[in-house]
Amino acid sequence: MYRSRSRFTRDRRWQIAAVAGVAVVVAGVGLGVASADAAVPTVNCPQVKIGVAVPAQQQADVQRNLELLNTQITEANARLKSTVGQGGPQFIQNAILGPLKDKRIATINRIETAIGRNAAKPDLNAEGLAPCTLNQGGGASPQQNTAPPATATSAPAAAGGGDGLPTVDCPDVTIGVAVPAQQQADVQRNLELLQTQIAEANARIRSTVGQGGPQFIQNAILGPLKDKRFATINRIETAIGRNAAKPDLNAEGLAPCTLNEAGGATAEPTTAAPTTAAPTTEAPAQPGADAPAGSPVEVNGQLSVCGVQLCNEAGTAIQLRGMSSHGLQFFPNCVNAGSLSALRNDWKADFIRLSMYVQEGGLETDPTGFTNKVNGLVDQATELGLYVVVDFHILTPGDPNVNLGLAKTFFQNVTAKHADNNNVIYEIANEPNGVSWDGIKNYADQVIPVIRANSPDSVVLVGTRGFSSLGLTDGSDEKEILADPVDFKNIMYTFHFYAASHGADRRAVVARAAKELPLFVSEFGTQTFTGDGNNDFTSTDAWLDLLKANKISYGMWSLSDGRETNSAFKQGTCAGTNFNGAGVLTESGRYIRSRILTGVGNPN
Ligand code: IDC
Repeated sequence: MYRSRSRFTRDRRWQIAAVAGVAVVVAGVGLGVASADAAVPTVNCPQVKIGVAVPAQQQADVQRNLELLNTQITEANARLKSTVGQGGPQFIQNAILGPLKDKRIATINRIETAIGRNAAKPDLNAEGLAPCTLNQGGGASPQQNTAPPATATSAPAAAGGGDGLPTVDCPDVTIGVAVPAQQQADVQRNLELLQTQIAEANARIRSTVGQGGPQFIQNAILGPLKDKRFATINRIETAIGRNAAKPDLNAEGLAPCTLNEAGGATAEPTTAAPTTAAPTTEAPAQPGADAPAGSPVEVNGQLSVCGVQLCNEAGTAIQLRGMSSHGLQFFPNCVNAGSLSALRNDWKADFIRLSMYVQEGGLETDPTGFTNKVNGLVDQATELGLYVVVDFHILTPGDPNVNLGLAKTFFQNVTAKHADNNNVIYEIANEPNGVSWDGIKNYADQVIPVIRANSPDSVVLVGTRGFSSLGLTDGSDEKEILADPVDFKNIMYTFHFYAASHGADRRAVVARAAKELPLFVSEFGTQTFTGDGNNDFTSTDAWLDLLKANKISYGMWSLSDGRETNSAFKQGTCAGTNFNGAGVLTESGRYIRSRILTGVGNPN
């Protein structure tokens, strides 16, 4: 977050400089000619940081690609200049920023591949770092740092002379960022722990010689070692993140160790004291306490379930109002720093629900890529001080048990990354359907412990039978849940409605159920359950009034710019950079922005 704040300050300075420049020129040569140049925007691209040591053999290649990132920036700026006035409103996005992003992805990927030839292939977050924004006011673009990256020292030769037993060979965890003074001790402890883990694994190899089948070492030693390393590296990231920008140390890539079949001394990981960042004047922060002043997370802190209500850290019952994304795979450009900032600052929303479809081209097609995407978006929302609902969006098939394995891995990864966050809510199954409450509960009983292992205090949302209708769609109701509730703390049950399909009879059940069960409306629509057709704002008003009276949180489907009436943004909005104001919104978008802003009544 500090990084983005300073970027903002820098942008403002460029703008002011550019405006001042115009004023001088206007005074000197009169209106017209010179002002055009001052108004030409420039690109603003995030820094690509290589947080790992680069093997000597790959230094030149990596260096070349870093320099290429600057060439691409220069070329884009030249094109912005030479095409002033060309094309429609989307011209810059389609003809300049889009291709620039593609080039940057390819370049960053080449850097990863190069390093991966002689070391563990790092994840440099190409997806997150490729997109550039526009400095509307012009000015110099921030340049990519091309200082030669740190060289990897070659691993010490295996000492040999041992007992001939295999030893583990783990990649070095390099902390490429400065560690805040307050976190030095914690980071150091964790670095040492990495060594202890290796020593323990080697000891276990020695003490178990001859045990188990061919997979014994993998299953009983290397597997658990990987999990431990993953958690330790994550703890280092989290520690640094408490007082500085949270780094990505590539836990996924650096956790796995291989086997030195020939044995010998294991390459010792670096435990040299990490470099210290200039001390900040801020007191050591609580996790999440660095949320921007006045933001929902800064104001409310860690949530919990108190009776049937959602409570803030002070124990006061609150209602969160927000938006659900559409499928992240369907509208990849609609949830980003710009739209989240509009949600937070222009709509005064409290949360974003990240709808991670499992099927239909979602998570199952690229678990690593989509998990990284979700993790990145959680970080962006966190920087803004928004709460985030991480929605495991099952729909077809409707039995969540079908996706149990994927769910466990997904939540393990996301909670590991955000173990110390106080702003993440986990929704374990969007809309179970064609499955009994028993089946849903069975799934919940297996997934919730995975979440709680890393994130013991998080609020967890459990989908209900019949497309999260509390069972109503299947002719049942809330009583089946009351008879057999999910037996964990801080659980809420989801209820979804689509206002043009679901009316007074369902509202009566929700009013009744709300007295006995903690409910969370993680998704609703102003139209029919198809997500399309005319909006029914009269019914929606009645629903939202009921939710307000009972302090039930809600998120509207959806933060997208498609053709369906559920899309809050007008078509084409997500290709651009402006998400603020009513002008970019559809009828349902204007309605919900107004309801979120005021908590009450009527569109516009
Ligand atoms: C709809 C989308 C639509 C998509 C369909 C299937 O609006 O574009 O083709 O899903 O993926 C839900 C679901 C939600 C639905 C939404 C509207 O949670 O995924 O989105 N809806 O039909 N439950 C009730 C309605």
